[in-house]
Amino acid sequence: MHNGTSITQFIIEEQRHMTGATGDFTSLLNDVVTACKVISNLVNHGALVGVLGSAGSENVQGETQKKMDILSNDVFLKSNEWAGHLAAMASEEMDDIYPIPAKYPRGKYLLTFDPLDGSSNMDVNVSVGTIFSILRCPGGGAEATERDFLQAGTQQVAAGYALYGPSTMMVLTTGNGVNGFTLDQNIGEFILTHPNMTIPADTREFAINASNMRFWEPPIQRYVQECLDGKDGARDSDFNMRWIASMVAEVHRILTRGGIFMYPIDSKMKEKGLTGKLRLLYEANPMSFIVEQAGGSSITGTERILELQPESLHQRVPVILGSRNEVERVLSYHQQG
Ligand code: AHM
Ligand code: MG
Repeated sequence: MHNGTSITQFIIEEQRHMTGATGDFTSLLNDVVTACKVISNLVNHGALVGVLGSAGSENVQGETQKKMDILSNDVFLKSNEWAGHLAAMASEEMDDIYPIPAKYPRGKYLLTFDPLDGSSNMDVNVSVGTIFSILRCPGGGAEATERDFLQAGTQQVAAGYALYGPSTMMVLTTGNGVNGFTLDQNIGEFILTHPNMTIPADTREFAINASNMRFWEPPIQRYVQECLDGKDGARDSDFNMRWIASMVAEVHRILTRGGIFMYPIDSKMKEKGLTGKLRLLYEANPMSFIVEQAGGSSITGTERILELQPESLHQRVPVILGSRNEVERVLSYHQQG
């Protein structure tokens, strides 16, 4: 039995410190938590409930959708549409925004999410996750438009992720530090297990898909080469490398023991007219908010991600985040050209 603080209790107690809070936000977060529990249950049962494999369709970005991409997107919509807290939702898996159906009351918040990030890992039974972000809807929210979602990451009210790994965890920030909760499957509650998560400023561990090495720009080439040179090179220190291809698992490792994660822009993307791999609204902004709240940094290479003015719903950006001193080093390599 666990006598710890449940996520519901934690959110309610946090809300008590906010002046003018109505309970709407607490209730919205609870619905998001419920959606993640449902997805966790589906992910855990995997092949037993027939959710592995491709759905045979593509999303707006031309990526093949997995069955679980579509199922978990549906779970998020159904869990969050009815309670009256949201004006609209936007998802990596939907072409357009999803205004709250007319049969339900509309609220003052917007929700963006990647319902199952790293879903290519589902079929091989490696960790996947859900990423979400909550924004205020400009103008109160009666009729939300795509433009309402195009807010800089600094405007986020809350962001979090659920990690479906050996245990299911929820990591959350409301702009007041970062806290981690572990799902106790027996009682169906997330319990506070990782209070005040912080990222060490220094690290000797980096994460990048090195198969793209020949396409990288010179600053990334230089940074990674210096890591690989280890004790014999400019850094005078040996580095370790990881690549899970699941951003949630990658960020969680960094929140736990430090590290730097990079999905930079490269010449192959540029040739295809792409501006990065990861999506600003569903992946880069929420993760950058969490990382900064834990004392880390997050940049595109040259700019702070949270200050970018989004131009479109599905905009992609380069992402370099994690331990502050390493991210700053990568920034300085970009500034030196
Ligand atoms: P997805 O949202 O389609 O799952 O893609 C995002 C994922 C990230 O979780 C991960 O960091 C990256 O794609 C892995 O990319 P790659 O397969 O190029 O290594
Ligand atoms: Mg994703």
